[in-house]
Amino acid sequence: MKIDLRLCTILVFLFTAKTIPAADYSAQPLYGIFKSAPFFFPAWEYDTGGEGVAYHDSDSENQNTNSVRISEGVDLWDAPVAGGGYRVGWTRPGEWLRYSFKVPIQRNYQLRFKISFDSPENTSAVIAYRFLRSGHQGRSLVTPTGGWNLPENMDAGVVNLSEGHETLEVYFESVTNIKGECPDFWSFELL
Ligand SMILES: [Ca+2]
Ligand SMILES: [Ca+2]
Repeated sequence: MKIDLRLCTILVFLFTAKTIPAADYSAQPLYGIFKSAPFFFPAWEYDTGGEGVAYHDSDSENQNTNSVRISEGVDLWDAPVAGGGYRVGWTRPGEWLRYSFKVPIQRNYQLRFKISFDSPENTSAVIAYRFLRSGHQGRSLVTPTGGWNLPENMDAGVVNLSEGHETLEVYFESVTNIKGECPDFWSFELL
């Protein structure tokens, strides 16, 4: 199935004083393998290390009906487009995920998220990111994509990363719909 990859309309703000949980981070990537940028990174392949280290989920229950990472609180859902696999769903404000990888050479990298967001109230959400080592951070305003199964790419910013290991933290900051449902997170890329 060919996927509509048009970019979401977003606004990228200068990061303000919003606090993202800090950590002296020592977790490992899934399977112990550091992907090397540039790459495509499925959202469900967040780091190992568990609640409070590799992720924070608002409850320990796993909504996943599949068989992957079922002992963890992150809520996974089938991803019927974009090559299959799983997305992170049931996201709530305050939840976050971390992804460790390798930067082979220092240069500017485009950070791109793939998200879907269905909001009959036509509201919006804010997703923030932070690179734990370099400190680069930003926030994006996300508008509805037309459905939970209609993901779109969203350019979140350009960051200059230096050679070595780095960790990206993705933070679901806020949403304005009454149910508190943040966007589904499918994947990200560093290009
Ligand atoms: Ca959960
Ligand atoms: Ca959740």
